[in-house]
Amino acid sequence: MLSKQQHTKLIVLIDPDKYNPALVELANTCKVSYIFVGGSVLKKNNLDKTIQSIQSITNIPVIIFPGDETQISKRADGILILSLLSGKNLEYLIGKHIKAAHHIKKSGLKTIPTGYILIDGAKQSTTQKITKTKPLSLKKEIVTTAIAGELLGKQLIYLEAGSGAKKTLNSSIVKDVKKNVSIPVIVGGGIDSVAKVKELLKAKADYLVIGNALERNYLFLKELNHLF
Ligand code: 1GP
Repeated sequence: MLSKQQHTKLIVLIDPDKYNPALVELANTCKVSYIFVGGSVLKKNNLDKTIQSIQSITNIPVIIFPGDETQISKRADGILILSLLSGKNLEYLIGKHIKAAHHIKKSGLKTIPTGYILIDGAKQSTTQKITKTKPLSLKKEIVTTAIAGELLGKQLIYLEAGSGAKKTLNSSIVKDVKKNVSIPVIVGGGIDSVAKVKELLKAKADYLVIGNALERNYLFLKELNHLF
């Protein structure tokens, strides 16, 4: 699950509050490797129902990308256990994990320890606000943080420009992270055009995650299909 890839694969992110079943139907006919489900704040408390609905439409594996420690559903195929390595907020390095530990263990979910690195996306992201941390912007610092993540035993590095970022990850940063770690690298935040996808594909990340752009226009997925 979420392994290293020869060619970059696509992940669709669904926020349960903005769930559109038509996107999942379309994903069935497109090259989508995983569906991530989660959101920074879930107002409708409908994670479980959303996953159930997605699974009634598709066999694409569903992974929880939790916005907080309450976003757990045993229906999913796995859950990212996120450690916010770019910030120094203990709650997001270990605090939330302790709160959720029993629940996750009991759920029997497959857990994927993930080094989550917030990078400056030219706009204050919700994650920044909620976690009260600053994103990284220096390449050297980002690469070193990713290496530290691997040394800590993370199975995945997630380079996050923030949901709806104005500026996506710089492909030269992604390339350097890829060169320096041997675990899979996921890139997300603000990817909303074919040009941005093409630019990021040059960096050979293992996965690109797209959320907002598909919420706004799910048919964008069709435009991307030939690129993956
Ligand atoms: C956000 O990386 C994801 O956590 C996806 O970002 O919604 O901007 O595509 P977008």
